Amino acid sequence: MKAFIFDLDGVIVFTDKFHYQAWKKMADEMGIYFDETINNRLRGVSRAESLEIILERYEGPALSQEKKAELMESKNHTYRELLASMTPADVADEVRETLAELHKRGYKLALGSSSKNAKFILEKVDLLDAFDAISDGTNITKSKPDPEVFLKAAEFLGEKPEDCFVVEDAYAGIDAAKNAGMQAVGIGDAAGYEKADKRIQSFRDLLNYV
Ligand code: B16
Ligand code: MG
Repeated sequence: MKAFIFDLDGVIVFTDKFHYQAWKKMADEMGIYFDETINNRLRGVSRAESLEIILERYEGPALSQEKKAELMESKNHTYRELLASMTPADVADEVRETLAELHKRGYKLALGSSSKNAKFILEKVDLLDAFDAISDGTNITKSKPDPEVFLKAAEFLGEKPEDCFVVEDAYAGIDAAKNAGMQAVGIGDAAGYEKADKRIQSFRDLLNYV
């Protein structure tokens, strides 16, 4: 293996609580029931698909595309206000040290995130320079489990898919990695997913595979 591609939310940082708070505000304003179990289904899923999942509980009149775009914009506005409070202390030392050690051992590192806010988040936590390439929600048209975000990451790194490890917390992300022809490492939620090639409990366990 020559490269590692990391998911962002749930692997490098934990912004799911901010996604939850921001979607919850929007759902409350719309009178839609929303809880943490539904929020769990939004892991790794794009903003537009997340909205559709939340709208499964919506009982009002049909919403136009414009209204949906407005709802997503409003959620993103709240989400970015919450992200603004992030600092480098929001990244575990273990994560920073493991990324540095992988680099030292000669591996290329990329980000492979569905988020359009990925660069903003990396900037806030001072990790922008830790990656050789960034593939995120701004350069894809199809979201996980489609392999596009990871194939783009491999292309940006100049590596073949079969030479890449993907580290993911979402089931949809593990499926995307396998669809890309890559090795999938499950952490967090995805540590319980049988389709992952390897399952790890802690970020530094990655060093056992290289
Ligand atoms: P945004 P990841 C994903 O990040 C989140 O897990 C998912 O909950 C979110 O809807 C998606 O990014 C899009 O985020 O609204 O910021 O574009 O896990 O792929 O790093
Ligand atoms: Mg994730």
